[in-house]
Amino acid sequence: PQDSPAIDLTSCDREPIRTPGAVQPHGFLLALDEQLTVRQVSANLTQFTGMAPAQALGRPLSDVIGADGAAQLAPHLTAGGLREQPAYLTTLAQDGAPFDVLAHAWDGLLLLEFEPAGGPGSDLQQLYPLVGDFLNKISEADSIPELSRVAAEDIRALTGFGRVMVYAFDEDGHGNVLAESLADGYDSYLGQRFPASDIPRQARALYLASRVRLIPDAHYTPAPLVPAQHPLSGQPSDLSFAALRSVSPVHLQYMRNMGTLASMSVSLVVKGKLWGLISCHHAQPRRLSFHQRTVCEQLGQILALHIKNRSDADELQFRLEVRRAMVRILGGLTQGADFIENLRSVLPELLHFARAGGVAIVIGERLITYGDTPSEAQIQALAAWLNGEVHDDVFHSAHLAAQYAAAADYTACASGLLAMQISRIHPHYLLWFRPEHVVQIDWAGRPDDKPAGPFGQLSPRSSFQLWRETIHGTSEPWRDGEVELALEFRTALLGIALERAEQMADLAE
Ligand code: BLA
Repeated sequence: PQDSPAIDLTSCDREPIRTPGAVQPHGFLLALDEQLTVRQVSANLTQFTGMAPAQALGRPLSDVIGADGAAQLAPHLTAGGLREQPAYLTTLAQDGAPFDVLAHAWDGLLLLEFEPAGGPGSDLQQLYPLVGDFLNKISEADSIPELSRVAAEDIRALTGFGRVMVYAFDEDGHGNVLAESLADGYDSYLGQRFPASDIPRQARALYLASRVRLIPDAHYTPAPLVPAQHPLSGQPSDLSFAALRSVSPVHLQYMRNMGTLASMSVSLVVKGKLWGLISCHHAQPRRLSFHQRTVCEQLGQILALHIKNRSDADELQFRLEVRRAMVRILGGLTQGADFIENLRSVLPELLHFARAGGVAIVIGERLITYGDTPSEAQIQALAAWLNGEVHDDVFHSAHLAAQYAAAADYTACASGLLAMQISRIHPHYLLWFRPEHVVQIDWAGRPDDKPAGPFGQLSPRSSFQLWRETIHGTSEPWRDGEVELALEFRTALLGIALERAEQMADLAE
């Protein structure tokens, strides 16, 4: 008997999403060489034009879309005039039915995509005022969730999708839903977390370059490219930037499992990184015009810009406050003669500086504590561990027990530690303790529910029911700004200590 195949955890990362060999069938594709000869088509050309792929291949564009249409497009179709992102050229009537024509140059070919035009909400004159409205509203929002909420609402108004979410990636790649706008009958995912494995690495890389994607119908049958390979290179055809790019079947399964038959996502790029996505769902198939998608892409860019400004300003403000606290402490230290007694006099400020629950100063046998700390013996043992195992000027952990097992005995007051050696020679420390901060994570479905598919590949989870995870033993995280300022603080502190020592030596002479 055959063993069942082992689950391959990297199979998602290997989905060839740039080269699916097919397009989504709500439009058709023509790939031209520089002479505007048709070199590759999508097989559904027949449904739209009545012409079989074999009839079109090797023929001039005008033979496929008519002389008038070809004459309208030709001025735009120079490799120098097109970019890698699809541009709207015009709307052409083909046997009476209008098509939006998109074009981009990629991989030595000119790719033309034809999408049936029209439909509600695709008129530019209706779209412009919405953008103006959005700009006004978003300028008044003053937090990232609020900015996101404005964007979610306006994108839903603009697109008619049933659910629009803004979600942000954390440092582990998980997505957290910050804002949401819902039509009646759609369940909420607000505040929930989607595991990083929902969107594999190569997809994130692609979404950085190509910023909007529409899947009108998760039940579609892909229209294969004819010929299957790139007509010039013989390699798989790269559809990275094609609006009609057929998407991974794994992801289509994911959508169906979620009850989402149509989706659009817009990349939020902040400082060159994929910060998050605006994700739109609809329970029934749903199409959007190129213009609607473009407006959504622009709203996404505006939102990303506001997010960047807001987070820069927040970070600046935060650092300013920490710095102020630091300056107050340093001011207090230059008063009396005894350095340690001076530190004792600024204990409340020290606590405040690191948003800690307890502080300890360890000078050999001498120990000063303030606030909520472990016992003296525990602190001395911790200092000995730091002296033996840790060689950073400033050490920080938001999950101390993971590195130092004895800390499991006092997670309530000291799940987190910021430790600073305050002498260049002696194991003297300033320690800040942060209490346990129990975290509840509401996952949109168990993240480990990933059944093996028939070929051992990973497949999407089947349930998106809320699953709550509770994490103990960790503190609020230490922010980069806090750790950096702690290093600065240490330099200043050592400077003061040195000056004191010299003064003492002078007095002794
Ligand atoms: C892609 N997965 C995606 C995309 C989203 C999600 C938004 C991008 C698709 C698009 O832009 O249209 C997941 N959808 C979500 C998340 C939310 C949402 C997180 O609405 C939250 C609000 N997926 C799996 C597993 C695999 C997998 C196990 O669950 C791998 C085997 C793969 N997801 C997968 C692949 C893509 C994807 C391959 C790329 C699809 C493509 O662009 O071709």
